[in-house]
Amino acid sequence: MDGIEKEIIRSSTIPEDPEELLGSSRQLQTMLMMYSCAIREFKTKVEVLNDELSIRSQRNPIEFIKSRVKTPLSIYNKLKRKGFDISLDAVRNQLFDVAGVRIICSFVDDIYKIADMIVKQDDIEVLEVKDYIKNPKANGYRSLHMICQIPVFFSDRKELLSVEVQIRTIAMDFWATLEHELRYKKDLPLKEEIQDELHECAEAIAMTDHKMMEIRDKIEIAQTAGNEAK
Ligand code: 0O2
Repeated sequence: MDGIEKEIIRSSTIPEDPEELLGSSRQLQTMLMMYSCAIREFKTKVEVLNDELSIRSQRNPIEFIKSRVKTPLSIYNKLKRKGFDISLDAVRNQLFDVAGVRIICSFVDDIYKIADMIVKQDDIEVLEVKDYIKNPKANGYRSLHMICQIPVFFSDRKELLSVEVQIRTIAMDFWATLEHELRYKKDLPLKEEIQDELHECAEAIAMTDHKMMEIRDKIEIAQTAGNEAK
């Protein structure tokens, strides 16, 4: 064990050089491993819900699921930005998005069905919900965010770990992904004209999402009528 590693383990403090974080801190590595297990547990639960709902409604409410564990550099930057201690305790107690799961649904009402089912799981505690669909952000961003706490069982202990869950439609994800890319690539404050254009796109996408639900309902009604006529 080299000097830096001993120091990190002794003080439980992330070193100033973020590049060294993962390689030098076994405790940080362990913590990130635990968050990646939390993601796996959470994804399995959501996949089970998707399978159950798909039998009931004859279609998959979830298109796909993405997940990520925050990188040490991103953890470090967020701790700095928020003015928290640069320590593993602060990662654990102050950051709730080290583990992130993004659930991409077909339709807007699927988002709420999945969210309701998550809330009803008795081993998941929902710590916070932010509904950016009912209350979109000023730039037009839409998504349902939940901070969930999930138990993960290791060989000698149970850990309660938080997972940030973002649930959105394919259309909302399309907008958020491109907006994220454009915003970060430019790394500049966006001009008002560009902000307005992005906002317009978000509104058009929201209208399309609702139109697609209406079309789905019409098709389902027509199918039911067709089946009854047989
Ligand atoms: P990344 O790279 O996706 O992880 P906080 O989490 O405390 O910093 P806040 O505002 O309390 O910030 O959290 P909020 O609003 O729940 O948003 C957290 C995450 O939602 C972001 O994570 C993004 O993934 C997504 N998000 C929020 N607002 C926007 C937006 O306007 N556009 C896009 N494209 N995504 C958004 P990170 O850490 O910023 O990024």
